[in-house]
Amino acid sequence: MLKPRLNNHRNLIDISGIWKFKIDKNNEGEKKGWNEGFSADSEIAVPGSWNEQLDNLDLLHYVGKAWYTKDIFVPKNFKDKKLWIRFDSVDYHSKVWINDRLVGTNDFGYLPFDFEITEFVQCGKENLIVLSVDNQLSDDTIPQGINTHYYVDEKRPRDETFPAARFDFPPNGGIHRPVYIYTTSLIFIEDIAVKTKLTGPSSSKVLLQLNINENISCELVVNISDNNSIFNEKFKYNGNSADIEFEVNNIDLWGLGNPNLYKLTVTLFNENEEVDSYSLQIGFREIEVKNKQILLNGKPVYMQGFGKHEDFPVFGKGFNYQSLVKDFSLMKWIKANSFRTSHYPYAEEVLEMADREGFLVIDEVPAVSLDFRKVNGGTLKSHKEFTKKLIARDKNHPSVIAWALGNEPNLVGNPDYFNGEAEKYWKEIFQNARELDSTRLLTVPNCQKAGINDPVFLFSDFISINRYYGWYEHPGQIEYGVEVLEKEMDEIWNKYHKPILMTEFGTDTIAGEHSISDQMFTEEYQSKFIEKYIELLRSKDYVIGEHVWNFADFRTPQHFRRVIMNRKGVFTRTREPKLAAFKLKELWSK
Ligand code: GCB
Repeated sequence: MLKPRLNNHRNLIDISGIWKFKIDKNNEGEKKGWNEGFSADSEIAVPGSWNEQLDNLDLLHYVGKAWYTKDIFVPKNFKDKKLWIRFDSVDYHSKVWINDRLVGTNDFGYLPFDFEITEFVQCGKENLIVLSVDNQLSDDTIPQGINTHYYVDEKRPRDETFPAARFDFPPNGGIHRPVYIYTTSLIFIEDIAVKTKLTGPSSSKVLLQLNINENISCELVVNISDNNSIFNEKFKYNGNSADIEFEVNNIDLWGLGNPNLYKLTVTLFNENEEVDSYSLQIGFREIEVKNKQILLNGKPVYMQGFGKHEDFPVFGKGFNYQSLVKDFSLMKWIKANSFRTSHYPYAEEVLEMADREGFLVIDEVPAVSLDFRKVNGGTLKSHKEFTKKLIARDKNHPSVIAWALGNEPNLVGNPDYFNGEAEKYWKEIFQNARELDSTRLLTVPNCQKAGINDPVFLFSDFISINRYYGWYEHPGQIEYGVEVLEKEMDEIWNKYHKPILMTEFGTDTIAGEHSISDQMFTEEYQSKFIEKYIELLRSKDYVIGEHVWNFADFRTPQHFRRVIMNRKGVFTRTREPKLAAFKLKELWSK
C-alpha cells in the first residue's frame, strides 16, 4: 500500500498521541477478553517505545506482551469511502481489534501494515481500537531472537545479555511510528512503482508500474513537474495493473549536493469521472558498480558517513521529528554524504529527508547476526518476506542506492557456517532481492568472525566489512590494528575483485575522558583510531567509502562490556559532539 496522504480523494487522521496501556506479563489478556476493552495501568505516548516512558511500571528491560487502546472518533463524512488503519511500525508481533472484532495480525516489526476497516467502524461515532503487542523474538523472526537458556546450550554464558538479544541494541517494544486512519475511494490506486533509466545527461526512460484495486477499464493521467510540467499524458488501460513506459527530457538529475526532485502525480478516471490521485517525489539517477568504483550518474562517488540507530532518550525507538531534523543537521555539519539504516528499516520520513537533502542510503533488512545453528525454513521464509516488504515500501526513493540484506551473519563464529548450507541460504536471499529490484546494489556487512570466506561476498555487488582491530582485537594498538586491516583488505580485494565499503569501525568513548597516551575509551583514542583508519582507507583505490560506527551513542542490552550504552558514537546519545566529530569534519571537508 502507498503511504497515506491527504488530497481530494483521500482523508487522513493521525491517531498518535496518548493511548491507554496495560502490561500482560502472564499472557492472559486474550483469555480475559481485553480485546473488548480493559482497565489500563497507565497512559502512554504513541509513537514511542514503552521502555523509557513508564518508570513506575519498571519497563526498561521488558520483553513480553502489552496492550494499547484508544477511542477514535471517525467522522460522518468518511462514509461511502474505503476506510483503513495504518501502523507505520509496531515492534514486534501485533494483533488489532476494532469494536471487539479482530481486524488482523502482523509479524513484521519496523515496517508499516494496513488493514481495511470499512466493515469494522461506525462513522459519526467513537470506535474502540485495541492492540496487543509482543516484542519476544524467535528463531524464525527477522531479526532472530534468543532466550537466556540458549546461551547455556550454546556454551557461551558470558555472552548472556539482559534482556536476551542476538544483537547490540535493546529489543524495545511498542508502537514506534505514527498510526493513521485514512480513506481511499472505492476504486483507487494501490501502488505505484517508478523505475528510471537514464538515456542521456538530461533524459530518462520511465517505467511506471501501477496497481489498481479493481479490474476495470479506465484512464490515467500521468504528470511530472518541478515548477513546470515536464510530462503530461493520458493513458487508457484495462485490468488491475498497468505498465506505462515513456521518456522525459530536459531533466536535472538527482545527486549529492543537487538532489533534484520532481513531483509525479497519477490521476485515475473511471467513466470520465476522476476517482483517485496520488503524488510522490521522484528523482532521476543511476547507480552502478564498475571495477573498483561505485558510480552515481556515471561519476565515481566516495561514501563518508555513519551506521546509525533510531534511538533517543525517552522516545527510545519512537519516531520524532526533532531528532530527525537534528540528526540530518549534524550529518550536514560534519559533511557526511551517506548512512546505513543499521540494523533495520528506519521511518519513511528519514528516507524522504534523505531524498530532499541528497544523502545516499544503504537500507537494511533486520537480519542482524543470523545464527545459522538456529536458522530454519521459517527464518528463510521471514527473511524473504521481509526483503519483499522493505523493497515494496522504499523502492521509489532515489536516496536508497543499496539494500543490505542483513548484517554480520555468523557473529558467533561457528565453523559449520562454511559447510555450504549458509551459501545456499544467501544465494536464495540475494536471488530473491534481485528479482524484486534489479536497479539497486546488494550487500551484507561482514564481521571479522565470518572472515574473508563469508559466502555473502560471493553474491554482493560491493563488499561491506565491519572491523575493530585496535579495539576488540589488538586493544590499545591502533597502528598494529591498521596493519592487520591493510593485509586483510588487500586479501579480500585480491580474492573477489569487488570494491570495499568499510561499513563499521570505531571505539567506545566516554565523553570527557582524556589522555595524552593511547588510552582506550578516551576521546583522543577514538579520534586517532578514526583518523588512522581513514588514512588507510583513502590509500586504497578499491575502497568506496567509510561509515564510522556509530553516529551517536545508543542504549544496549545489559552486559559487562557495555556501560549502559554502546559508546562508539561520534556524538553522545543526546547529540553533543565528541572530539572525533571535529576530526571527522576536518577530514570530510577536504
Ligand atoms: C558490530 C555490529 C554492531 C555493534 C558493533 C559494536 O559489528 O554490527 O551492531 O554495535 O559491532 O560496537 O560492537
